[in-house]
Amino acid sequence: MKSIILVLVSLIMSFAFTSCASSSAANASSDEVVIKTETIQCGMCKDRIETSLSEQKGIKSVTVDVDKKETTVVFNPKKINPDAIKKAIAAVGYDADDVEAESGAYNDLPTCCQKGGH
Ligand SMILES: [Cu+2]
Repeated sequence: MKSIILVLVSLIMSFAFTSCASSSAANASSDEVVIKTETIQCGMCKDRIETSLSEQKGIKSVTVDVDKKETTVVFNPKKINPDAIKKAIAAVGYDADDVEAESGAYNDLPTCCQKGGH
């Protein structure tokens, strides 16, 4: 009887430990940032940002909202930070918060994807 109780107690303890450990690990490895990307124009801009950012190390998901002109990025803070994410967006040719688009990349965009183009 004593051994059964011991087994039960150790089982409960191990469950409590694993669920606690996994939830704190999830919190530590995932962060979210919303970046203003005012210069995006259309679905092509959305695809361009989502595709190139998804290739960056540490980025888990990228969602561009064309109507709100915002880019939501879920990332691993141990591998990348919001500043690097903004630079990555700027490198594709779009303004990201206070980081201005790289002019070379911006000039390479189709006319319809440049500011004021439709
Ligand atoms: Cu576009």
